[in-house]
Amino acid sequence: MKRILLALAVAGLASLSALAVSAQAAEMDFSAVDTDANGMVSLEEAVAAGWEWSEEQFAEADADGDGALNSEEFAAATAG
Ligand SMILES: [Ca+2]
Ligand SMILES: [Ca+2]
Repeated sequence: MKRILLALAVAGLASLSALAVSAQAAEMDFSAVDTDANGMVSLEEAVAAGWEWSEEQFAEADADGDGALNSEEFAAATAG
């Protein structure tokens, strides 16, 4: 019984933090985050815009691995 409750608590926390990240990201608009308007969002720009992303999270969103998010990667990262 305790074990089930613990599993539920852990699952609840995980979904809460996922919701927090997507709610935070949903408020972001690509052109607003891309402060130097070079068409790419760097980790620095993302952090400046209030994203609490680690380098690992950013690297995961950076699908083509060029070190910045283009609009497609940004949309994928901020979708749901
Ligand atoms: Ca930029
Ligand atoms: Ca990229």
